Amino acid sequence: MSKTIIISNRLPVQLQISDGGLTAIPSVGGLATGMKSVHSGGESLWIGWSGLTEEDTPEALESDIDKALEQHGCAKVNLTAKEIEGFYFGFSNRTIWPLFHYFLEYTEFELEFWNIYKSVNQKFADAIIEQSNEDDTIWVHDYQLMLVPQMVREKRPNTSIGFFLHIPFPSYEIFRTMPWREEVLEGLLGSDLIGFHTYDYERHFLSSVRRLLGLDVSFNDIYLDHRVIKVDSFPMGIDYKKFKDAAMVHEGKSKENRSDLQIKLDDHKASAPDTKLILSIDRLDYSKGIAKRINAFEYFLNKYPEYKEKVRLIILAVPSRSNVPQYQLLKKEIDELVGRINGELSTVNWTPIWYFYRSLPFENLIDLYTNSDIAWLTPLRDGMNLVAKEYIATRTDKTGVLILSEMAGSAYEMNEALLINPNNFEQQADTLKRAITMPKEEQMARNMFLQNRLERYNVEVWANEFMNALNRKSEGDETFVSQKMTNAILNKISKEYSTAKKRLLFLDYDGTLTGFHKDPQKATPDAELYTLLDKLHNDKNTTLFLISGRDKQTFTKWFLDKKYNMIVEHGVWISTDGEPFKMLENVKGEWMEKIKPVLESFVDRTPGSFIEEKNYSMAWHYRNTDPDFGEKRATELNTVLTSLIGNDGISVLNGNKVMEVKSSNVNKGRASVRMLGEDDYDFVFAIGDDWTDEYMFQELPETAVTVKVGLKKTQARYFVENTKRVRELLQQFTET
Ligand code: GDG
Repeated sequence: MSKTIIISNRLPVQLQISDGGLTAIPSVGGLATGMKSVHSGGESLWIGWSGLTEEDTPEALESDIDKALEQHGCAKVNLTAKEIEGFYFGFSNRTIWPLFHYFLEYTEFELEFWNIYKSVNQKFADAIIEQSNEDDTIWVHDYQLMLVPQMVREKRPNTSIGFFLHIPFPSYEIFRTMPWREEVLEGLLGSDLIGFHTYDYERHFLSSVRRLLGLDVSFNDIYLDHRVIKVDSFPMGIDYKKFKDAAMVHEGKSKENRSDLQIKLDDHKASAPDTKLILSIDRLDYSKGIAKRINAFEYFLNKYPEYKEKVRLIILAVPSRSNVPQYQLLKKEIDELVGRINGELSTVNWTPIWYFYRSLPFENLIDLYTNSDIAWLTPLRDGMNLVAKEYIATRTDKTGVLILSEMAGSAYEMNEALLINPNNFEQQADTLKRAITMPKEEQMARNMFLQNRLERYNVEVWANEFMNALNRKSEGDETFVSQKMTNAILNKISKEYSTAKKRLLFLDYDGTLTGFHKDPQKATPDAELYTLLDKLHNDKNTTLFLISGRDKQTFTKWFLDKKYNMIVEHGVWISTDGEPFKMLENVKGEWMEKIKPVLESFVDRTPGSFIEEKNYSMAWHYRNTDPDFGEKRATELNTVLTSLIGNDGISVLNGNKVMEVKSSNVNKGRASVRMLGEDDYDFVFAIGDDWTDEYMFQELPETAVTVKVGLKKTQARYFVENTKRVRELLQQFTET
């Protein structure tokens, strides 16, 4: 039976070794909960690091550990202390984490870290391959494992692989500074589906893919060789019920069952009933903006001194990555800031900041959420921020105000919160005042919307939506109307080819018989291609046409000697049997003088673009421009040209990174149908990659074998993946 394999850096189980014995406790984190529906029964396996380095694992316990993990549906990847240092504390947390959170100044580009990151990713990929079958579904999580999808794909070309990034994907301008940027993108592109928290991260990723790898992207599909990779946003939710239920239990607790922390909070409330509690909870991480928040709090107290002794800020900073120097410095900075502000502003009755540097049990987390009037979360960058969602879920009476940074992914879904820019102290001081004075009715109205949304789109829904999208993807892509040319189909067609008495073949050149080149003049035919075309052409039962948008001079140079039949400029010119080109269509070219200056002005304003002048048409190529800019200019040019040409019998063709202006009555469809009428053919074949080839696919009779090169929407009956496959196909024709 096929299974789901989940892979993350850490397993959702914590191992504890004490007195030589072993306990495995399932962790209660958001991801572990969210994956419950996916990670259930014997149909799934979770692979990750156990949290113990090889050095810390007593050999005698090895098999006990494996057994204990197995009971929780987990399997471990063994890592040494050196690997953890280079892979986790190094590349993951000193390169990727700061870079992806826009902290360029903290980003270290160390070759040593990168090499260890690669080898540890390979270890994870090997573990997956060892423990999975071809028909399993694989879901890889987060920035520590970005190379894993491609590493698995190499060994398992047909397995369904999903990847989810829990942190932001930065803009291209930031991402491109990384020395190993292409490798990281290629690693991710081993997936079938790549998920992000927000549309912005998705957009940034697609932009880097286009600019750095030059791949075609259409909406949220990336075209890579014979594969289409889907990119989408899935904003992660929380286990809403768990937080809501915990808050209800908390409310109903008798005095003697309350936690020590709750008792202290009760005492505090009794002694200062008007004091508002403002809460912030984060891992101690520079991306969370804790130091700035403390400074902004001081600013607020100075701007609105009437709130001194009337508010208290509770900071829960959970220790994190304390091996990384930047985190040690931040800890020191926060300790000092809290010390200074409390020292300067405290009174006998009041300490402005309560600061906890520790991780608290879940029960205490609920104590804090339910007792705080305001949650104030000010990350400078945050992939999502689940604390914001958890606070709202625990507000059973719907009161409470959430102040949330715009820089958190959750801000996109939490519009009813008070959204702030964490760098704007003035705005934050005013927002704090607004939160403190906000009428209860307004608080409740805002939270009602937030709660409904969070309850609906909870973490289980999130996980299921991702898995459903991945399954849909592997079941076949609905965007293709044509059928893949499988070996079985090819064999059948080859048989028809071999028994046919009169065959007619139309072969497009660029992107079909040969790949694209930055300079079209350099996309010259190679020896293998000539041999192949010779074989086809020399068969007396076959009429072969090269049919192209190219100019006649170039094809004369490349193919006239060979006596292949040729149709160029989309059907303006024809040459048969080695004769010089003559006109196939009666076209006029006076319009060209008018259009040329327009195209020239676009060339001047679009670096990398150029004009190709043919006898009766003109093409503006933008393959070598910045992809986004090129598309934008192409749209602009289309509008300009369409308004200029009016009803002059001229039309604009939007090809693959090229816009061509030409006479309307000329196209490959019309030309191919004319050739078809010249004799009684019993096998007709047309193949091409471009939009301009669609004319042939449309106009040739239904009995014709029409083939699109590449995975784009098409009117052709079949598709093949790339030019290599085109040549294999033609080769098979010659052999039958
Ligand atoms: C990364 C991304 C993204 C916190 N303190 C305690 C405690 N917590 C729990 C919270 C919450 C979780 O930790 C923190 O989650 P966040 O989402 O806020 O932040 P990161 O840890 O940075 O997570 C982030 C997330 O991945 C998911 O994709 O949202 O943007 O950076 O669940 O409740 N739990 C307990 N004691 C504590 O003291 N028990």
